[in-house]
Amino acid sequence: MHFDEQNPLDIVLNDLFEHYRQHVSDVSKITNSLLTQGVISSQEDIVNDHIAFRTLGVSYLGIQSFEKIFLAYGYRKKDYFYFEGKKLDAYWYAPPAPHYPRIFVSELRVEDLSEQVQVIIKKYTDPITADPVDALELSNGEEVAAFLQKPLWDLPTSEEYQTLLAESEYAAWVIYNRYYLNHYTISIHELKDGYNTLEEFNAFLESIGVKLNNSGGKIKTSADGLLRQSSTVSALYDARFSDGRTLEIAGSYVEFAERSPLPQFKNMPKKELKPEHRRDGFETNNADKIFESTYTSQIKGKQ
Ligand code: OOG
Ligand code: NI
Repeated sequence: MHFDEQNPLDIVLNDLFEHYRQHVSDVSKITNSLLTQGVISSQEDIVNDHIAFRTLGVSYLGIQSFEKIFLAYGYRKKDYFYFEGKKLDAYWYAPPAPHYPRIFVSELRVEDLSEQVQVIIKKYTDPITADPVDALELSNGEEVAAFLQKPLWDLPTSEEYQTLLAESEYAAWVIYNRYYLNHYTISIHELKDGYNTLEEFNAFLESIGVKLNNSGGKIKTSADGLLRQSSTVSALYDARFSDGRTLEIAGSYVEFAERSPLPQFKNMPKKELKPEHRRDGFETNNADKIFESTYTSQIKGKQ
């Protein structure tokens, strides 16, 4: 992606990606293998389909706060998604220009969780008595980038973390990882022949030792068959808690999306196909399984 250092959105996206790349070893592992195999000639050749964030549905936070940043940069709010079992709401946002990624933002329905878990979450979020995004100068990309890496609440104890984890893996993830980039997504259909179907790409990933999320099968397919997605499982990293204990917890992951041409464009020659000719948006049943890329059951499970 072309990077304009004057543009706040470019600054924010670039900073998010740099932190993510430093923490998620599969990002460079995949890029370097694609370079070695001659599939791409730099990271910029990878088209980023979308990025994702997780938030807590409590006063002054959640989607209504977080989205203000990207709405200010010209993103447009699109479809709503509800995940009953996981107790989540989500929206996706369309980018201001086609070379920017879509954004998927989810939110934990905190009020739907047990009293015990709500007490823990609110212990950390109650000190927040105003929307922190309202205090930002959104035209200042460096300020927003710093905000997205900065803790909004104190570190929990390891025991509190484990209580959250037992009831909601999502709650545990977001209490520790906050607004870190949850994943970026390689557009598979943009790659060269031999790598541009998910079957071929997943075979490549497994050949370099990348472990895939197999919840609902390794390839998740939308009802119309036109959006297919796979993802890695997050690596564990050592996280220190406020009681001084260290636990191995889930970080972020990498996703892969293959968007097929819409029925009316299915006979269009491949070199003429533009992003607007392909399936857009997201799919609840795919997303439901992709969330599990940070779940202990996927990280520790067999392939
Ligand atoms: C987001 C999971 C959903 C997609 O592309 O449907 C998703 C998350 O894990 O926070 O990324
Ligand atoms: Ni995704």
